[in-house]
Amino acid sequence: MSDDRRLFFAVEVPDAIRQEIIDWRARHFPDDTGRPVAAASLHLTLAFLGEVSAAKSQALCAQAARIRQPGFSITLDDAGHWPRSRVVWVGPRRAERGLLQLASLLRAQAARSGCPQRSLPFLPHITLWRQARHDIALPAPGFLWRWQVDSFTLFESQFQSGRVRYRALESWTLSQ
Ligand code: 2AM
Repeated sequence: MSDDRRLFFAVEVPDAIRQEIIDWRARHFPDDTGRPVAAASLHLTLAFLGEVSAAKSQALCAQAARIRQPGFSITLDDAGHWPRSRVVWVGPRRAERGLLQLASLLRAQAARSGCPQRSLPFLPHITLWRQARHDIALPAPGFLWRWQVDSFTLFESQFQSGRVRYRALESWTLSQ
């Protein structure tokens, strides 16, 4: 049996902001918009690794542990709808350099370790709806949520009882 696991690096969203996002979603979108992402699953992906063997994930963790960079803040002040991937998201209008730097480092490490990365530019976002209807009316953002990021986390994506769950495996602190 394969020991491969579906993994990704992400930034966790603080509980209070998670709740505000969920409240905003409930106020502005009807229930039939699509498949809502559970509050506990909200995250901002830095690098998607795909199906990874235990040996490769150990190597990726060792590289992640060597990253030295200060923390940064994330400001969520934008919302969007990507009809092709059928995703509705919130995200930063302008990402801080630290966020872009961390994602680009993790994506480069992943690519060097044999996890192919999409050639698309990194567009930081937090998915709120999947399989979204094509005709949704996107509300004006009208929010500004900001927090200081001082760590990043490796998650496993598991499919259990018909649902996708994300399990935090290991976190690393950002510091010089
Ligand atoms: P999404 O929210 O835009 O769909 C776990 O699946 C996380 O990894 C999700 O945040 C998802 O982004 C992202 N993800 C899934 N498949 C991906 C891929 N092939 N390339 C980049 N990110 C991916």
